[in-house]
Amino acid sequence: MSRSQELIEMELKYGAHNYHPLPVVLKKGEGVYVWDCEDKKYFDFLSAYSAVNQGHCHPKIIDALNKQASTLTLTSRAFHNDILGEYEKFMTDLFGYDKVLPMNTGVEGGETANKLARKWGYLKKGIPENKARIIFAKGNFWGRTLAAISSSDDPVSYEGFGPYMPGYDLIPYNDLDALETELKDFNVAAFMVEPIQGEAGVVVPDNGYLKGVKDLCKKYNVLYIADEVQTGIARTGKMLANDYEDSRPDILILGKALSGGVFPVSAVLADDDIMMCIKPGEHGSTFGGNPLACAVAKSALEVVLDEKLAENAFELGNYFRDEMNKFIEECSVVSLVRGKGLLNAIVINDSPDSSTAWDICVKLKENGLLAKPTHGNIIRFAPPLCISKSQLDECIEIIKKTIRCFE
Ligand code: IF1
Repeated sequence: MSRSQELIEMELKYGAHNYHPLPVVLKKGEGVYVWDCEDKKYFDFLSAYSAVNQGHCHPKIIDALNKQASTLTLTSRAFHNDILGEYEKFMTDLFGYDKVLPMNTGVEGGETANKLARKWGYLKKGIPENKARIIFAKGNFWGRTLAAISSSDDPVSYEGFGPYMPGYDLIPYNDLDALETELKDFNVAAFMVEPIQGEAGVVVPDNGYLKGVKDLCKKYNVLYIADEVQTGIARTGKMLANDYEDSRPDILILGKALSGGVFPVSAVLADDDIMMCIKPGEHGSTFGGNPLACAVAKSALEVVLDEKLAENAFELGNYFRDEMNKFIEECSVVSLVRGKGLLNAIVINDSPDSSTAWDICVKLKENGLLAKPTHGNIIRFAPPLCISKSQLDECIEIIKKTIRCFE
């Protein structure tokens, strides 16, 4: 039995079965590459769901981690420390908000944004107590907590976990008329939406949708919460997906690549009229804003800026879609490619419950590229943003060669 098989069986025996991973066991990562236990090398085309935008084990981020880890890792927020203030200034200067509330996981960022919106709704908008509503888009995914799944329309996410959070309602994604209908209700505190829906299958809304969301929220005094946990940090070809339009969110949620995949770090940014609605003792977490997380996140963002990863994602993303569109013209297996920057997906020309997408990913693995289907017949392609054109050309050839086997 191979070491990989041995470890897979260990996970099956001793670990919860809350995932169904591709049959590959990784032991090393560097840049766009990962290696399995048998030393086979792969291109990573998932980037841990856009958490490793800077590339695996980026030396500058690891250096920052090691330096801080041997100095001071956690003080709790019961005391100040010499890292947090500098990090908060760096973040608010970079993203252009008055304040940042540091948390750890993306879903904690979402929970924080929802609490902020409700609090603002009561204190500033004057919504009657316990009547605040938050609107979400069908197809959304923002995590696994009871609040997050309460806003989901995917039975796999919510079935068997009720009762659900009250005050949450859903409208179709990319539909401004449906949004306006809901916002006419005075009790709506916020609309929370991904600029591109990642888990739904990299669903890109019409140009102008985000601007429309912003304008409607302003018109009806509702907060626009942008979940940029997956689309943020240069993934879509700009630092934020919202940078493509004049659609500055009232509350911005970041996570994943905020730390380069080295440490769980998330952040919620807002201006004072919103952020100051939460008073001391009303929100926080043991590890939120810890010195180690702040040092890692600051270095991870400096890498994005210094290495112009957004520009690279913009340029190579256009190139990738152009090349895939040319390929699709001659290939019946794939019906379309969509995305922005280096957040892309192909839709397989088969029923959503077919195993074709999975089978293609298994074959891609054999050919040296790791990707995973999202819903049913959609395969997400999201390499680290440090990928070079020659590496991308190699990957495009692997993808074409593999898909041709399913013609
Ligand atoms: C898993 C999916 C992606 C996210 C957006 C918030 C969060 C996520 C837009 C929460 C997290 C992760 C969760 C992870 C796999 C991955 C995922 F397949 F689950 F749906 F990316 F699409 N907002 N997405 O995408 O952030 O709390 O996880 O740090 O649950 O397996 P988190």
